[in-house]
Amino acid sequence: MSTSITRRAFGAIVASTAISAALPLRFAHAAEYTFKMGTNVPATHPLNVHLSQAADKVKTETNGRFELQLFPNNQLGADSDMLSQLRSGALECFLNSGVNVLSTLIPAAAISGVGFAFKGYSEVWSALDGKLGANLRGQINKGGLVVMDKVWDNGFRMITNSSKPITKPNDLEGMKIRVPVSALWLSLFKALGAAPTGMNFAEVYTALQTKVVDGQENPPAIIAAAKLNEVQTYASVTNHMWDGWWFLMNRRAWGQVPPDLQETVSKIINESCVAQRADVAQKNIDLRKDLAASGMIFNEVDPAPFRSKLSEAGFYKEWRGKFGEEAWALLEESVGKLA
Ligand code: X2X
Repeated sequence: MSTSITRRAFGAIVASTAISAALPLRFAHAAEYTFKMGTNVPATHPLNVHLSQAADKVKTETNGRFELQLFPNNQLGADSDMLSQLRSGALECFLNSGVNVLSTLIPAAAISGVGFAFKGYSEVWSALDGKLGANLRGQINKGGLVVMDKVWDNGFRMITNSSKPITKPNDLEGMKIRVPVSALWLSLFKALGAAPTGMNFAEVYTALQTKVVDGQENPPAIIAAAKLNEVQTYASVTNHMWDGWWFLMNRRAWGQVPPDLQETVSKIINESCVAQRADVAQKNIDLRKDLAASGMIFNEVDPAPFRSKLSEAGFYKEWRGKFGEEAWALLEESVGKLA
């Protein structure tokens, strides 16, 4: 008898503990604002690692009122899909390069992708944390989207393929190369003599594997995270373009968030971005060694003949006309005269 009472009493204690433990947890998890974030690179890429840390911080510092949920690696669809979802409000946050599909909506955002414009990170951050960045964010706002102040680092891009090292512009002649879905990117590689195809990143691994294209161009952190070294042999360090992701938001969704919460969330996101930049710059150096160890053959490239080829093809003149004198002057303030 005493055993059965004890057992019943024990059961009651377990039940009440379970209820009291479960209730506050359940309510703590019911955020007032839940924003999904979509990205186009694998979860291991520093972009996602730092976004995920930002999400944890946001949850803690807003006492669970605001929740950021990360969907990396095109889980919600390719870039083109995520941009549509962002505009309709089905997706609240989307990380995209101004030179990538965002430029199909806001052509002015692509100016950071002008070929061989930035010679190093100091020029990149002086431009994009400075007047050029402010100008671009203004254009993105005019296009109907909210954008956070700091741009997340992707890095300086290099060309990979499986047939030969690229050392001079002629090596690109007729090469089928994947570029993002972007007029500037297509124009850049056409001017260099290649045969570029615009394609979302979601399709790149398969396109390389099945030889729909011969090559692609991205920094080491992406090549490693997406395992492109499994389907590419040569990596030619052209540094033809610096690239980064803007943290974009749906205007209606963000507008419903009270200003004090907006401030906390923005501050955490922008601080995480600064940490992400340091991490990416270091990884883009360190991962070269890992990729080389896995069999990729790297070669350094003198950018001068590539820049000359672009000048001769009228690339700079054409894009200066498209972006306009004001934006072009802001770019040149940080990088010097472009041919
Ligand atoms: O699509 C690409 O190549 C990527 C992942 O680098 C960009 O977002 C521009």
